[in-house]
Parts: sequence; C-alpha cells; structure tokens
Amino acid sequence: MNDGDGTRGAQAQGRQFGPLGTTLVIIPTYNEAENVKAIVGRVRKSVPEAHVLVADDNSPDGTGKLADELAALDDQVHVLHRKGKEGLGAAYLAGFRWGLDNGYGVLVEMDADGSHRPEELPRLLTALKGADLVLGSRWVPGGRVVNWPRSREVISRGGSLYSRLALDLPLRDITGGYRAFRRETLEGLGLDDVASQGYCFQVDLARRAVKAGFHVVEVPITFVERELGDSKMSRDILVEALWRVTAWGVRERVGKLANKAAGKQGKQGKQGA
Ligand SMILES: Nc1nc2c(ncn2[C@@H]2O[C@H](COP(=O)(O)OP(=O)(O)OP(=O)(O)O)[C@@H](O)[C@H]2O)c(=O)[nH]1
Ligand SMILES: [Mg+2]
Repeated sequence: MNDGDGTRGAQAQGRQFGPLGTTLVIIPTYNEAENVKAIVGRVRKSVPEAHVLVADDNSPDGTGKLADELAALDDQVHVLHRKGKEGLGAAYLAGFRWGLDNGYGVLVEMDADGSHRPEELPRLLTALKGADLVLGSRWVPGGRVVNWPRSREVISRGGSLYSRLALDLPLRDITGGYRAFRRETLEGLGLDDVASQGYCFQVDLARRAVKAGFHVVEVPITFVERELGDSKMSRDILVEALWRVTAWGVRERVGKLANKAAGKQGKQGKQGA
C-alpha cells in the first residue's frame, strides 16, 4: 500500500506512537579510511541533533584512529573499538547494545561507504514517528539505485523476492541496511540469539519485527554504489543468506502444518468425546 508520500506499509490501525528521543546513527566500519570522515560529517550536517557511533573492527587501514580524531573534536561522535573483524551483524549488535545502554531512543543503521545517503535520514526519521521500524527501500516506487551493475541489481532484487516469498513477508527491500528502529522495537526482537551476518542479518531483523507484530514501513531511497574503498560483499555472505532464509522458511511452513494438524486432531477429539 502506498501512503501518498511514497512510504509503504500496513496501516497502524489507530495506534499511538510515543516521542522518538535522541537518535544514534551506527556506522560499522572495516577499512573505510577513505570514507569515514565524509560520512560522519554528512550525518552531522543532515541531522545536527543526532549522535554518531562508529563501530570499528580494528581496521588495519587505521579507520578507528581517524574516527577517534573525529570524536575528539565533537561530543556527538563516539567510537566503539572492537577486537577484530567479526562481521557486520556482530558490529551492529554491539552498537545496538551500546546505544540502548546509553539511553538513545532511535537507533539507525547506515553503511560508511555513502550508499546510504545521510541527506535522506530526515525522511526516515519522519516516517518513524508513525512506525516501529523504517526500512530505506530501493524497491518501492520512488526508490532507485545509482551506478549499480545490472548483476548486483538482479542479485539484490532476487534476494528480496526470495525472502519475501519464503518467509511470507509483506516487504519489498528485505536485505537493505539503511534502517531506523525505535529502541522499544530492538528490545522486542530478542537480539541475544541473533547469529546471522551480512544480508542475512538484515533479513533476520525484518523477519523478527514483522513476526513480533511491529509496524514496519518502507521509505523510498536512492542507493548510490560506493565510490571509494573496497566492498566486503562475498560469496560466503550470499550463500549464508540463501541457506538461512530457506531453513527459516521451511521451519515456518512445517510449524504451520503441524499446528493445523494439531487443530484438526483437537476438533476430532472433541467430536469423539
Ligand atoms: N565493523 C565491521 N564493519 C563491517 C564489516 N564488514 C563490513 N562492514 C561495514 O559494513 C558496511 C557495508 O559493507 P560493504 O562492503 O559496503 O557491503 P555492501 O554494501 O554489501 O557492498 P558494496 O555495495 O560493494 O559496497 C560498510 O560500512 C563496511 O565497512 C565487519 O566485519 N565489521
Ligand atoms: Mg556498500
């Protein structure tokens, strides 16, 4: 459903949403020395009241040190130094924990490479006033990708479509990583047992949010391919996403069938009694 301003999502059915509180933009980094200063500066300019947390996995190229220099000059910039490369999902989980412990009301996921434009963050935050989770979406009307090879687009669209069908989710961009969560949403997702990484991490959080009954809204974004630094996308990340999504889908279907069978048996039992 299109809500007129380009956002999509089921109606919140008269629900009242509380005030948002302070925003923390979490930026995971691994070897983003060429990007970190620009992205932090753009976030600070676009939403001056927001804070930024760079979650760096001890990048060999010195990204963590550059982030420390930014933090030394700005009270609203923070750095989480992690021991070593443990993947995007683990860095986000540590960032979420830090943000929740420090009392932030909104937690935003954003890549360091400029693909998620900080200039679009105000639109995500506006949509969050009437939602529990906002997904920046490339695959709703008004959303688009810039400078992406056709092959990447096919993989990304295919991944979202497969996840949508396998997991029965009413969402278009399920693998995207530009998102804004209310703190209460994150607290309700059971983050302690999230083990997935990469794209699969994003699918996992979206799936948990829908299943928990949260109001999830998609806002169109323009996703820009990275210009500087190297991609951390790998075949392993794609393979992990494929097998996990398939396993979740099969488990859900088997669960539904088992419930149906149990319901039928219950009815027969009653009739026989
Ligand atoms: N802390 C941390 N950050 C990571 C790790 N892997 C990736 N990142 C960051 O996660 C974000 C997304 O990674 P990208 O390499 O841009 O992945 P992608 O967007 O799928 O790939 P491209 O489109 O090719 O850029 C970037 O900010 C990376 O620096 C990791 O193991 N640890
Ligand atoms: Mg990227």
